[in-house]
Amino acid sequence: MPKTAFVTGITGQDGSYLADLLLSKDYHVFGMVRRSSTENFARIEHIRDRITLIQGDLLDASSLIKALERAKPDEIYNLAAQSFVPTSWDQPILTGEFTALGVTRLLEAMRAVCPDARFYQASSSEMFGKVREVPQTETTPFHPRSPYGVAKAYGHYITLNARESYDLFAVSGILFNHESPRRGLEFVTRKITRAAAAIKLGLQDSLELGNLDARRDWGFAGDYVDAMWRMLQQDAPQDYVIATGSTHSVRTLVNLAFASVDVNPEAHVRISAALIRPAEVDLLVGDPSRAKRELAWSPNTSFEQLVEMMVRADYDDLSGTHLGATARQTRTLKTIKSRRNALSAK
Ligand code: NAP
Ligand code: G4F
Repeated sequence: MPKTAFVTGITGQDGSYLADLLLSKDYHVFGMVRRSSTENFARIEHIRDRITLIQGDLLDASSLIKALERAKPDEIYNLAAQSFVPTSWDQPILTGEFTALGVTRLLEAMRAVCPDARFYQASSSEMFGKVREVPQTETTPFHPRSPYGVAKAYGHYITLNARESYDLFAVSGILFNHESPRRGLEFVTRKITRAAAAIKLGLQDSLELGNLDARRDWGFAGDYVDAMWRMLQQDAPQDYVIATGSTHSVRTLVNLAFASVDVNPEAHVRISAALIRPAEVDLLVGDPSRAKRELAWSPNTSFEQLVEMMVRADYDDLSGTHLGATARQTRTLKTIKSRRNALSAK
């Protein structure tokens, strides 16, 4: 009998990779999407006819109850969140509503509608913040450094509390940074790989960045969604750190990405004080030993392979080799502008 999964955040990077994985395992996939005046389905366009989308919002508890009543899931993956750290200083209350209280709303809906389902919460290495030990493990204390990190710590503990209070199968994956060609353009990896490709193609001249000394444990999103699924297949609920165990600076990432297209970064990269954060997470590196031991999970993609994959995808997208969604939008806008100019010249 095929299983049914309910995924919040299905339009995001991880949601789209997780949906790909679940479909490959013959799941019936329900994805929750927010109502928007323009559709935002680029990352799930290729599987649009194989999944069922239900409108709902983490802010609206009644929509979560109705969505779960309709989907009747065996597994719930809560990937939806306000996930961009700098925005969390500008919109701390909204971030708390989505990223923290949204978890409680979904857990309460699960308790009311399908208490026997299994629940995955997308916890984050941002909770470690000003790190208390290196590398970070499942038992390292939290010291978050942004409203986002604080909200994630709430989501983490409310999930643990639901497990301990109501005996729910509710677990958190503490995932370190994971990236892909589907990563949002504002995150540092994608900002850099896209700029390297655009500069190589003569479409952009410079790249403004913030703190080049920050270090992250970067992995590939496609590998990490497999760990989420494995966590829900265990006999007993348990939280896991998911990481590569290696750390690199933003500066190293810049050098690698630019070298892959044979461009000198020093001629193009500028530091902007506006991109320095009010409080920084200087160093993240995770210890995935528990996941290796108990989930038989390990990352398949190296940092070098990841950067190469992302630069290549951005280069192909921008050069039109495999015309991607972002390039198509840019070209459509250019066509509209040139038609408008031609009309006003008449
Ligand atoms: P993402 O690309 O930013 O996707 C976020 C998703 O959440 C989008 O589908 C978005 O929908 C949805 N969403 C936001 N607010 C919502 C709301 N109020 N109601 C319903 N849906 C809402 O994030 P990601 O990189 O895939 O990350 C997935 C999850 O893992 C997030 O919770 C993130 O915080 C967490 N995480 C990510 C990483 C990482 O390195 N990627 C590491 C650790 C933890 P729209 O398309 O409508 O905006
Ligand atoms: O790519 P980032 O914006 O990711 P960050 O803040 O580590 O958060 C991501 O990973 C978390 C897991 O640890 C997730 F929970 C979260 O949802 C998100 O996916 O920034 C990485 C580093 C930071 O130290 C930042 O200061 O890059 C530095 N950085 C330097 N210049 C920059 C820039 N970050 C961005 N976004 N843009 C810059 O121009």
